[in-house]
Amino acid sequence: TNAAPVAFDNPIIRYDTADPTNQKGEIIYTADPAAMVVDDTVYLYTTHDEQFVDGEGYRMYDYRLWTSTDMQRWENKGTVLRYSDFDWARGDAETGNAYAHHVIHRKDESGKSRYYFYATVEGGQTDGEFGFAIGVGVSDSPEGPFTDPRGIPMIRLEDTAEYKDHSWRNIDPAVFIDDDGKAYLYWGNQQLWWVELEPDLVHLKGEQYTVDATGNMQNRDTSDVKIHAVDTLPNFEEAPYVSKHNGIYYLVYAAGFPESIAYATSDSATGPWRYQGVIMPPIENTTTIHPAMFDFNGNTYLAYHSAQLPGGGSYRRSVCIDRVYFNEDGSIKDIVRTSG
Ligand code: FUB
Repeated sequence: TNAAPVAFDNPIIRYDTADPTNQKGEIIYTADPAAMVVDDTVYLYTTHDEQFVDGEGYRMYDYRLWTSTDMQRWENKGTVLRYSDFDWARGDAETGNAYAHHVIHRKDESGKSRYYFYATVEGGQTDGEFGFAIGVGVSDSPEGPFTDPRGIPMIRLEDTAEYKDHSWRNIDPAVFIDDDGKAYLYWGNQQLWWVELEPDLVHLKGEQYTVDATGNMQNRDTSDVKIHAVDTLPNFEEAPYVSKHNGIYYLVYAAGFPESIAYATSDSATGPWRYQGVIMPPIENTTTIHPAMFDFNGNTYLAYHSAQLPGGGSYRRSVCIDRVYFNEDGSIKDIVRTSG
């Protein structure tokens, strides 16, 4: 087997081609990486920016899958989910609005693998108003097809009516399954939200908790949520991602705007979180950065996005990976971007 790479030819995803060296073909813009490791394979699920012409705003219709067994060659598995796979999604040909996602694997009681695709798409409100929601699709293959077992979003804007002023509050789901089997869903924009999931992984179990960037609720009505802010998450913007390394829980997230990657640590998946600082400053040419931290073959990696392909920008981004190195106390050394 090859040694783990320490430098990367970023962006690692460049072309929408079957060539696993990904060095030729038609340029593809990808963003919002979410990594799932099963056995000897890394499954990297990305969003897909289709903003090919000059203009503002996202055009995002489908989710892509790329797999690797050595972190160097990425096999293109194509589209595995579309926003339109959710009956309630309201995106259209103009925008799509298939925002960031997370995919996890778990075996059921009979030992059969199941894959859960949590996605942010627009729609799902009974009043038909604009607002992002989080849905889930389930499959027995990492490549899909994923089907929505509920036919309704897990979380939609109108569930907390007083937040209607912020139509993209419910974005960027990330699920973490703890060692005791309990699963938690984290998400949010400008505030981190989290809730425990039922063992079926498609229903919410308990109350929803939130902590915002300043540790308080900014004068909003808090009657139906619990504040779990013992410490603060400075500049929390979006894209939470929880993982565990050497017994420590890590929450990496996009901070500020343009976004940096910051992180906090905890002794538990439910916090309280201790802010630890910024590990990657904003990247030229893109306002968003969307981190995902994961282990593979004994090493830790950080996936994120830049915008450094030809024609790149805030709405034409590209997925990158670099190594993560820890200090002895568990803190993360500043990430060294090895290219692109
Ligand atoms: O890609 C659309 C949105 O931009 C994601 O949901 C956010 O995390 C940001 O990357």
